[in-house]
Amino acid sequence: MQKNRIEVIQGDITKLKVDAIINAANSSLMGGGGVDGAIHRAAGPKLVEECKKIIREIGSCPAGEAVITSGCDLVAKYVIHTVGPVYRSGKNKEPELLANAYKNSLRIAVENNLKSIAFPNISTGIYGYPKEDAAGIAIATVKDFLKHNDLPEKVIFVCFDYENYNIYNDIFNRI
Ligand code: AR6
Repeated sequence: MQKNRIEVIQGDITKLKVDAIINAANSSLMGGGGVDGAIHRAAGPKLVEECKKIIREIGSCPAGEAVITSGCDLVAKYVIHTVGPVYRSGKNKEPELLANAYKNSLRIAVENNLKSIAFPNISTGIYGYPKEDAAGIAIATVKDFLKHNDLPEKVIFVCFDYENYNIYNDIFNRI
């Protein structure tokens, strides 16, 4: 049942027509490289203005937390910005923080009545999280959340690189 609500694709998350795409941001929410840079470029300068307003209110967005803005010039209606952990040894609560990044993004999707959302492979680029481990946490966390919630109806894992795409498909086929 939950599995029918999950899809794995390869592609560019900025092109997706979903209610919200999730951004793998940093605590400043001011943009950066990787998927964060791609989302800010595609969304246009209004996105950073919305992020600045949030930062004025909350100070910073710690690892594991998430906030929502509009999608600005994107085809997606909203962007949920979450911050994954920087991977060090794996003994600094990285698995818990990564799971929280997924859970808090999902919670915000429910609070905003969003039906379709798309995740990138959070923390597996610049933040250096081992891809297999990160994919296992991402899939298990989303599957468990969907078991207990009717929304979002659809969750898409968008893999940019084929290494992640193959890893996700292998895990997905086993569950
Ligand atoms: N669509 C989907 N996925 C993408 C795209 C795209 N257009 N571009 C890259 N990816 P990363 P992190 C994948 O480094 O590890 C930023 O500077 C990429 O292949 O974007 O969480 C932030 O500001 C990888 O699998 O995010 C933070 O400082 C995945 O997105 C820091 O990077 C995540 O890689 C966050 O690092």
